[in-house]
Amino acid sequence: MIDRIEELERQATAAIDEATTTVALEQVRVQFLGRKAELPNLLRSVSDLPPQERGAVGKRANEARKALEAAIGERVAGLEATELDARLIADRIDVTLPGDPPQPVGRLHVLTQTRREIEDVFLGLGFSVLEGPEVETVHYNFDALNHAPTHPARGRTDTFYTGDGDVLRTHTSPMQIRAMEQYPPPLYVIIPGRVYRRDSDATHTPQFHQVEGLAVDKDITLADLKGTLLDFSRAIFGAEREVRLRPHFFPFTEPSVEIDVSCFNCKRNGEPCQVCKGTGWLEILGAGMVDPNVFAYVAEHGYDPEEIQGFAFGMGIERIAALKYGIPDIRTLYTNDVRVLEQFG
Ligand code: 2U9
Repeated sequence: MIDRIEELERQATAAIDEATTTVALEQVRVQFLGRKAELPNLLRSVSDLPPQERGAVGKRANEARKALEAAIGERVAGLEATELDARLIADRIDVTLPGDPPQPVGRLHVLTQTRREIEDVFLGLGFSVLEGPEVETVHYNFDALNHAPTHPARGRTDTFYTGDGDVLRTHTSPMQIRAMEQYPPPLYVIIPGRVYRRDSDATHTPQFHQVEGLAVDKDITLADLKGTLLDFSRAIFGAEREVRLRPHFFPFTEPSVEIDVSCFNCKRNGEPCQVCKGTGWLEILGAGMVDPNVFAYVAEHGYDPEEIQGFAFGMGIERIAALKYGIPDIRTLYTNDVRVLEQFG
């Protein structure tokens, strides 16, 4: 009987050593230690043996069962670790692979791209970028910018007033007054941001975006203004561009000019140019030398109009984007139709 137990133990030990998977090992366990297997049956029938044999056979069979259980347990742990390693290697996911199906990559809104392009040009010229509040006082939005009390822009038909008598700023110019109050000259700043006017058609929306610039220093002239805006025009519309200045009127600048850039589309294909309507010029912005009356409002902050001069300019980001990308109706920039948005960038 003992011999048989030892033979079973040998067989089982060999089978355990040979098993290479946890599944195979489970089969070995059932074969040698399962309910119908020989060794457990032998253990169960020990009581049928002659009393003098029971002790030795029972002890040996129990030892064999325990040894086999321990060997199987050990081998299972080893195989599980090996199988886990193999699975981890086989199932490794490369999270840098594109999604399935690959999703189109988004892009910045064309107005954001255009604003950043404009900012980059002026940062390169030594200007700083500032931002300011969209709800403004009448003082900063109109009075300090030399708008007469009767100026039409102050009317409720042109401008949005809040219940408190403040305004949704009609330009970013108020922030330039705030900048002069805060920083002494020399000052070179541009101020991008949202502005609001009662206006709505294909080339005007009640809310739009401006970038205004202000340069204040000793001995600033209109030539500095022209050189700066020529550089800007070439960076945005192409290295071949020229600019021309036409006289105009703005309350905050004297003299004031409108600036045209030479058309970047003309003579591309010999047909009459649709972009400039055959004039060869595109109006891109307004500008001028800061009116001494405006400096008078900030004279106590070091802006003595007898000592310093400045130029200022303002442009609509929508207009620059519409010209550059040929967008016929700027309202489409706000309706979030992806067919429009994905055309740019
Ligand atoms: C200060 C002094 C002067 C800002 C200027 C313009 C000319 C101008 C328009 C262009 C198209 C507004 O977006 S638009 O409708 N702007 O023509 N803006 S000079 O002049 C300033 C600003 C601040 C203290």
